[in-house]
Amino acid sequence: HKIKYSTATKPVTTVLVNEKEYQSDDYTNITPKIISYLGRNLHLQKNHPLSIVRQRIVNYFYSSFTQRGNPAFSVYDNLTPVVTTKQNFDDLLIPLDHPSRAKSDCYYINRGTLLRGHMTAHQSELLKSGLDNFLMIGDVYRRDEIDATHFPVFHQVDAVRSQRKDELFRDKQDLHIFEPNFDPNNPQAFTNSIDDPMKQRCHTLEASKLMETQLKTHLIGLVKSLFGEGIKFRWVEAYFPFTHPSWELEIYYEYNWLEVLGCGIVRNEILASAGPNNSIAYAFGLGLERLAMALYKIPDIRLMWSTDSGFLTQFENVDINTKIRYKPVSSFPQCTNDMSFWLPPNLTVDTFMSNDFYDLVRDVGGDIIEQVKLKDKFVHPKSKKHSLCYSIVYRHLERTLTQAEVNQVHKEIEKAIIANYGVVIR
Ligand code: FA5
Ligand code: MG
Repeated sequence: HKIKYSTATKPVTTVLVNEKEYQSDDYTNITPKIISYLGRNLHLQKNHPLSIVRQRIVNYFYSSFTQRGNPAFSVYDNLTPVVTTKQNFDDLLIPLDHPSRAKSDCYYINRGTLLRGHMTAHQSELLKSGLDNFLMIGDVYRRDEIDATHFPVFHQVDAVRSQRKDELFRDKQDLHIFEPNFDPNNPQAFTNSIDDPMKQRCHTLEASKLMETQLKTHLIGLVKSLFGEGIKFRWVEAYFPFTHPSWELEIYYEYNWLEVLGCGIVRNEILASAGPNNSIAYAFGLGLERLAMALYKIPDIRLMWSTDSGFLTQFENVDINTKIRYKPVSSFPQCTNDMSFWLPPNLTVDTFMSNDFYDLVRDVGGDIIEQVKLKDKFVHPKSKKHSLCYSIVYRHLERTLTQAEVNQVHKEIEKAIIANYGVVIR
């Protein structure tokens, strides 16, 4: 196999991740830079903002749901991020041609193995192990654009709550609001009608609606416990292959609607093959960075990875429910350099993969890369040669970069794209 890392000078045939060796293949696109984030576990790091938000969420679920005095939810926050395509996609009914499987969107170790793109990757196996109420918390990896709110690694809290039929209908006598034929003495959770926008084929409308009400009540409760009673929110219809119906929850924050989570009623195909019998479940997945950035007014997602005491000490030894407002240590200047290049004849402005380019820039430039923007696409009218221009914004979070230093890194990036794509710098 001839495999190229974006910045590697020699092809590699095996990839070492978490001390385990994997055979590489034509799907391998994980980079050394990305591998270096594994094991950082920011969500478990003491006094880290992501860890504080994690604890507040766990506390909410622990205290809201108890069984005989014990928390009803179990928490899994140390599952390995290396998963199979079966876990990340197949088990969740994600079709083979779904865009989320694309090489341009995921970090593949090889064709069958990748860094999880969402915490939902563990849902099926935990259901199979017999759990009915659980939280899965950890780092997830996605190839994406580069700016103040996107980083290739972020953290999610995912959950499943299932209810047996008898639990679901306990104390519920007024369900005819959903179903005119509802018989309170013989409530049914399952039926065989049609899949409609309101519910899955196998669920009765009353069961689905009861679960939806629980889901929405619990999640609004969570958001209120984090942001206060006054927080403005709205539900937006959504689609996920593994839930139906599905929604996204947005909160109104600093004059913007911010999507904080996706959720829905778990597809019965998943529950029936993996989970408890005769049950219905809801699931959700939320982003810890989004919540922490909003709660503490953290302006740049890269700060989460800071090891600087100016950042971390602001979250030290505080009661997790204290209102903290991040004070910028100081803001160091940005430095923007453009990079224009002619593409080789085998590439066009439309086939050149931006995400490959972003990874390469990040690999060479590291965390001083604040943003990469496509500035211009150009096809020469006579020679028909294709050219692209990107602006690369550099900023160090803890000191001022010199122009000479930036030029040096910029040159290194140019060298790497010449070596990898055979482009000609303009
Ligand atoms: C998912 O990842 C689904 N697995 C969520 C889910 C779970 C739905 C269970 C239904 C049932 P999505 O890609 O929308 O969905 O991401 C979920 C949340 O992660 C988002 O609402 C957001 O809060 C956060 N998130 C997504 N992409 C990013 C990103 N690039 N940076 C930071 N946070 C992100
Ligand atoms: Mg989403």
